[in-house]
Amino acid sequence: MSDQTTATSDSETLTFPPGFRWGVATASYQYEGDCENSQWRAWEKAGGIANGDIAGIACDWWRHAERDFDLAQQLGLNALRLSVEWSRLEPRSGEWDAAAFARYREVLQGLRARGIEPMVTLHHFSNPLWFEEMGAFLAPSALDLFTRFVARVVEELGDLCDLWCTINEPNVYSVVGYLLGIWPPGHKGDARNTFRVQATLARAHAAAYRAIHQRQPNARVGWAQNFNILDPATNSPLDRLVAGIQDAAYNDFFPRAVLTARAVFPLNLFAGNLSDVRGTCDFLGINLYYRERVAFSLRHASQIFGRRFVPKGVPRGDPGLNDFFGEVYPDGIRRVAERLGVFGKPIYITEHGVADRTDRIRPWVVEQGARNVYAAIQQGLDVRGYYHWSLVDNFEWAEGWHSRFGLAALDLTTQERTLRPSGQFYSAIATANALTPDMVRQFVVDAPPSAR
Ligand code: IFM
Repeated sequence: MSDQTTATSDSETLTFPPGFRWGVATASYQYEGDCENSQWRAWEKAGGIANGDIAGIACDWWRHAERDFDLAQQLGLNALRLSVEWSRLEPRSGEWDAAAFARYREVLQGLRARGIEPMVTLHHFSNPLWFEEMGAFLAPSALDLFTRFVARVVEELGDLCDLWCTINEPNVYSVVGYLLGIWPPGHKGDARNTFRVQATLARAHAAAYRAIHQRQPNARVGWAQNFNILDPATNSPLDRLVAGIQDAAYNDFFPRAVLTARAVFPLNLFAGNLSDVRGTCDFLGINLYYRERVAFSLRHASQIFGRRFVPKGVPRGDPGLNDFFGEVYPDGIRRVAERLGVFGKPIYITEHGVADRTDRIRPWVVEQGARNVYAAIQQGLDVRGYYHWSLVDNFEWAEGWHSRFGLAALDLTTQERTLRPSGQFYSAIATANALTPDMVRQFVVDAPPSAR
């Protein structure tokens, strides 16, 4: 049996604070289509995606995002997280695309006209090719170039958005691209550069924070941190030690840099001076999907002597996904929110969801997500919003179109959307600003047996 708990009682109606944000999270490369100048497009052409998939026109947002904004409005959502595509806005270094800025103005106006508040992410894994070719965040001029881009975006779009997410999942970007090597730039086992990239991203975040506030003093600026709950396999001191070290390296580097301007050993050897990073956030974004267990193992020196695994019988997404799609673990939302309470800042759950083509466990994930958010709020934590990943099936990076995260299914041939039951359920919660026992009875028919 899983030890996942229901954070609240099943027979109670959970009513959320007035104005709570119910949203969905999206990203440019995964939704817009035809991002020809991104390093991900080059990675696709080089055969880097499962089954040779390509993003293609993706969810066709560059032409028709408004179709999905209508859907979000019909679902009763009042928030949507999207990213702007650097490779479109600055296709060559220092050259800005006026038509692309105009399209993003239309997109943001379209959201506002529907009563949906945008949260704009400035970097969501995708780089312009010219930036990638110069070494991306390892290039000496990376900070200046990223800050120049951010400043330009705020000058062009700042009247339509004041809620900014600087960087999406800096730990995922650096680990998957520089340690696992399955995302661009495809470095394998490059621990030194993994941490250097993450440290540069921390400085890039801080520089972006300042550039935004200079232009928009009332802006709310944060970043979205991916948290992978890493619990020790047993209570033994060695399992706890290696789980703690892996947690510090993966989950904690960025938050600690923002809170204290320090990195723990051995990350401090690569991180350089972090003094500018301290205090640079107005909110914290939590992206939470999975849990893994960590056991001490002499055979896993490259993973700091910690062997990670997912126990049998716990809730999982679709079969056949890469190993880092771990135990689906909504309780992590409350645990991470508690952990970040020390910042005293507003919290947004900037992503939570599951790859589940048949909607087998997504209703349960939606339910448990809401319960955990509610429990965190009841504990006095300032959780202001929840953005489900994602509105419709989207291009899932190295997994391509195999994994399906949408509240609505996407037919790639016709671009037709079909709302899944979990989408109806999420809509009921957002519309009522509450989770009721009736909704649970109606929609959560097939909770994973191991989780009840
Ligand atoms: O699709 C991704 C997203 O780009 C970043 N966070 C995790 C999602 C699901 O894997």
